[in-house]
Amino acid sequence: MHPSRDESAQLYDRHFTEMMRQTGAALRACGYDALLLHSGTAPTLFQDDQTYPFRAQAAFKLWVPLVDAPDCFLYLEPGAPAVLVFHQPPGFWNKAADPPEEDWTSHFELRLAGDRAAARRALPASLARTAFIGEPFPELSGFGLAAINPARLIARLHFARARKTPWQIECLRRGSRGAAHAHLAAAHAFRSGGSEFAIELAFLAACGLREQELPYNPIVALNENGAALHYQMLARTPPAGHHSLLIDAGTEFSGLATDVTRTHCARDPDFTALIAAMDTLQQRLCTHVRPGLDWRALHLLAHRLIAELLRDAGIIRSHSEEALESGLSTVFFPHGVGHLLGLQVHDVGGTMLSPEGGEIERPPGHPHLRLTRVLEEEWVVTVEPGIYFIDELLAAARNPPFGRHINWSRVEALRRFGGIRIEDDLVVTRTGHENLTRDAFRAAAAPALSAWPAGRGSPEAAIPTSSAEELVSRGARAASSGD
Ligand SMILES: [Mn+2]
Repeated sequence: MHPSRDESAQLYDRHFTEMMRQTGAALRACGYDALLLHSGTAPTLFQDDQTYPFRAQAAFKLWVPLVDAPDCFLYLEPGAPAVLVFHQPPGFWNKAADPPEEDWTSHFELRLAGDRAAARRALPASLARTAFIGEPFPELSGFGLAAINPARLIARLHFARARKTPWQIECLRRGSRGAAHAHLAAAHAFRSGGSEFAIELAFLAACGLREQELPYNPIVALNENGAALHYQMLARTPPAGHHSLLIDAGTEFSGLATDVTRTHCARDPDFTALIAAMDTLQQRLCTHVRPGLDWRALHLLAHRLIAELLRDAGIIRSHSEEALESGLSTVFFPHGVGHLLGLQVHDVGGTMLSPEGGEIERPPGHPHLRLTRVLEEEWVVTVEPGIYFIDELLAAARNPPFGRHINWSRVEALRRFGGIRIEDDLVVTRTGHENLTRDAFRAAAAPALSAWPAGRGSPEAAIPTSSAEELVSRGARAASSGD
């Protein structure tokens, strides 16, 4: 149909067709004929004429890589032309955005609207069999819609979002390259003695994005600040000494989020060795990622391996299984081993049982795990084990039953480093996975300051397996051969 279209446009063509097929099936199952999506608005501050940064909502970004255009509508009816109502407000205070002209626009009838009344007129006269998804706004009650944010339809669409199309995966590949490049720049700013703020500026400059265009506010934590899991302070002055940097920062490409964490050490050989051990552990976890893997098993395996690492490093005195059973490993690793990634950094549907809803329970004692489903081909997940020295959790652990299993002088010596997290983004392939993050770091120029040892990160490399890992592997193989 479009012989001259380049590869990326062809990927988008297939993406559009597949989204229309999926959406059509979901609409039929819920008794609607069409879907109306709104990109969203930038909310106004209280008693002010300023707005918060605009972020396009995910259900809208699923269809079009249009992330900076508030108040746009998509009308999607299987078998009928798709309509994009593009908001172009009149007035001389702002420069109105130009209507998009990229290849993807050929799938839509483009209509311009200066306000919501005009937008309504640009839509079909009757919306009596159309469901709306988006943040409701006052004029919406006059649109004559069948339903606003119907839960059953949203559940079906969320469940399906785990699987990415080849176009989305290509966007993530490109986003990953930007993230790797920006992480190298941030590491350089750390080695140069920069403040948290300066390190973030280096990251932004290198990936060419403003903060509101990132999928989440970066976590840039020097020294003990790495122990705050979602640290957001961005100190403007450098600390007295640079011990460590934990940076969790991702890019967005055409609406798809990457989520990448690296930990660096200034010079301490002990903590450097601990980072290297965590890197090996993370790569070992990655080798298990393939269709059929029960994510809960990977999470529990992460706890066993982390308990082994803590014991080998002289931080705890318990055996691996004992530390997992008692909950001791959660003192040092309190979050989940990873999550679905896509249009949102913590993508939706991670614990859904079926397209109709329902919930796959988290393992008891692990309330923060965001993914409990069994992996399928073309899903995208993060793998992000970590250990932290968190005052609040350590204070509670001084009491029985944990107190005597922790080497407190060792903990005291390591507290100034905050913590370690290593996070990559992986696409599940038919036989295993593609590690978008490691591939991107390898492709980026590898400067001398690189903290990523050459040769690491190859899933094909011979990595010793323990009996616990063997169990996870076998489970995954059995499940994947079952379908
Ligand atoms: Mn993450």
